[in-house]
Amino acid sequence: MRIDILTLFPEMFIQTLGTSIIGRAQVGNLVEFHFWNIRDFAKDKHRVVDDTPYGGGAGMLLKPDVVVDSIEYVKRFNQGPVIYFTPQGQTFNQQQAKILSTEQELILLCGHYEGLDERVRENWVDLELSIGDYVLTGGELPAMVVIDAVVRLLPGVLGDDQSAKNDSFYDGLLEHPHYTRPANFRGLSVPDVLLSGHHEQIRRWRLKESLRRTYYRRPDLIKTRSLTDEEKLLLAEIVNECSDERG
Ligand code: 4FL
Repeated sequence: MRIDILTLFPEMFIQTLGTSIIGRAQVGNLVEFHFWNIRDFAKDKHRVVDDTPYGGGAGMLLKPDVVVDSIEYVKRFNQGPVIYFTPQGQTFNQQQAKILSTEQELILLCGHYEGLDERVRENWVDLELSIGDYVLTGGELPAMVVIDAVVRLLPGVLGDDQSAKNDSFYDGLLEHPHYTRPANFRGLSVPDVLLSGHHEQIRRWRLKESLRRTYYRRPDLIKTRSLTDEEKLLLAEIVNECSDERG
């Protein structure tokens, strides 16, 4: 996958994307990043990239001529969709990450100031994404969040045992609790079933605890997900159990 990133702060990305799994994906040529400083497309000797809004008021906007020149320049090398990060966009989620991971190329546009001239948004942006209902200082962190979520889904990026397929084993549910050695840590024990070696009982326990977590913490996820007969049975047990056991 080729990802071109248009930003006023390319230096923000280098450390983050060079580290750990995404860094390894770059070294293994599974993904390549190309950074473009929007300021390099400024027209004047002071390299101004922003201007005041028509109609008055606080805040600055990115100048449309500068941003569009930067987009058009990058489109010579990258024919993928132009994605702009804004709290007004569709909320990014795992489903969106899976869809984007099937693209060969992406162009990510990171805004600053109050945002983008509406004409740029309407005519040069293909997709607007939000990573949640809060205001940041710019689109760089959202871009890195989306890159991380998308690149880890590319074939070969994760090892076999951390494979993204494991994410979808209990797709749409929260993770069950995890434990590692020692079995007794400061007097705190590990659930017996996990030490039992009974693979079927362990599978069932994990599924049930995933359902319990999801039921108490994210009931919205249970409502939108269809349940298997086994899951319905386990959920009925959970609802019957006293709620001081909630995960
Ligand atoms: C973008 C916040 C996407 C959440 C300020 C500029 C933002 C954001 N998701 N805040 N861009």
